Amino acid sequence: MTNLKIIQGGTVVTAEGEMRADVLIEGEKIVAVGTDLASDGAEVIDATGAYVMPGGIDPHTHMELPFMGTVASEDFFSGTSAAAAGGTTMILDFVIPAPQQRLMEAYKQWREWAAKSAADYSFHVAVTWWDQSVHDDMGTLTTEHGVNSFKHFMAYKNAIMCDDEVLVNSFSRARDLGALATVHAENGELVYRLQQEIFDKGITGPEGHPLSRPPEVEGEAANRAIRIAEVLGAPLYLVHTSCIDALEAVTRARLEGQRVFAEVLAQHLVIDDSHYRNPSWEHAAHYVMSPPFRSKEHQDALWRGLQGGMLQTTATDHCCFCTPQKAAGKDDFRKIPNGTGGVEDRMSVLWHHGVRTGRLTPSEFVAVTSTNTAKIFNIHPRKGSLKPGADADIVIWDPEQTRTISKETSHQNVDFNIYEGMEVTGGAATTLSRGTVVWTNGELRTVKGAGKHIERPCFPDYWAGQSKRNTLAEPTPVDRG
Ligand code: URQ
Ligand code: ZN
Ligand code: ZN
Repeated sequence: MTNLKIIQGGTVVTAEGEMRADVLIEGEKIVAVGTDLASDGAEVIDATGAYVMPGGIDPHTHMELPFMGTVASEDFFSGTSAAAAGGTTMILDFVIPAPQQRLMEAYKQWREWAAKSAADYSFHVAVTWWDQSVHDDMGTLTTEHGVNSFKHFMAYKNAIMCDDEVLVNSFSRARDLGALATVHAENGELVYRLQQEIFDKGITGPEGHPLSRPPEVEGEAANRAIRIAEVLGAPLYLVHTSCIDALEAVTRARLEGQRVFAEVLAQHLVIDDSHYRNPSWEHAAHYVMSPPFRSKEHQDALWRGLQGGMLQTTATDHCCFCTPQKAAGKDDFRKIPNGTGGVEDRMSVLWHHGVRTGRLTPSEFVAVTSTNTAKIFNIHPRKGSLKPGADADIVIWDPEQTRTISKETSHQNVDFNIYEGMEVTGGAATTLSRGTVVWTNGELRTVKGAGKHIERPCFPDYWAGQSKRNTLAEPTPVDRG
């Protein structure tokens, strides 16, 4: 065996449980997990006192996204490097075609941008308009490019917003392809009207942003998307579930047996809406993202949703805009580019506020930061596991590593950190991407272009069938003789 590494002395933690074991790696793959492994000639990586876990998977990022007249400041190399520093070894990013742009053309563009990635990546493709070419390109993307998820923005009117006609057409097509429809659930028409009303009242600062996107606006869209998916028998995934109103819609559907999955952002679990009233315009503007940060009762409910299994995945929606970019909305909050960072801090924030508080066990932490995403998007056990044959995407996790999160020590390419000053315990001591150490002892060793595009196969037929409404028996015509 060549290029052998053995991670020795640690406690292996997977979504299934934890045990004292070593991990043997050959090349890019895990070959064995256990004790007393034959490891002659292997490079030893000491994990004594640490946890050995599947690398984090972030199902929601936007590296170098062109959006609201500018381009997100984090690119695929710096973003995947920052992710590795935080223990995340794969991102799922988004191809977002302009309306009337062929999906295949946009997909090729994003593949070019992502080629610089330092770790593995995959793409959801957004459906932002509809005609026969969109229908056809969705087929090509699933059969030839390993895309098994299609995103729909119900917000962002006059830009990338989908109306119900697009949702119905696209959800149906995704269902028939064995692909997963995902949604950004905010009612874009209501947002547009509330933005106008608030601006006309003379509220032009960032404090206007959350006022134009109250929880009801997210709850309506979440419920509408869920009901459309239910009637069509299409599985559904809600991104960045941020409030009680949306969580209630998800919970009702799941308790009815509908195949609905939901994601929560690490930042929505621990940051509240008080930042929007900060005296500093710049500070407040850095928290402008959609859905907005909410008041504390929503965070408590989201934690309960995560603990109770109604929310299955955690993400960051990493979409960075520096202060000069945010300043585009200096006199009009509607023009502040929406987005915040966090790809480097997700795992530490969730360990500190989740595991150290007793909300999550270490195994549940692995499930919500890695394994559940791998299962939902059909790349498990290659990703999100430590099974022999899996890619050696591994994080050696130091549960006692304490740091204070700061822009100064962050590896993200943005001039602000939404967690600034937050002290967290628990962090990545060493991160491996397909068997190569990319982060250790506080030093990044990422290589531009070392990341691979990961194809995600569609789901078998039975998968969508479970979404059908039980009451929709096969309809038959009345025989009127
Ligand atoms: O809506 C999204 O997910 C993208 C455009 C990032 N921006 C944001 O505010 N969430
Ligand atoms: Zn979104
Ligand atoms: Zn997003």
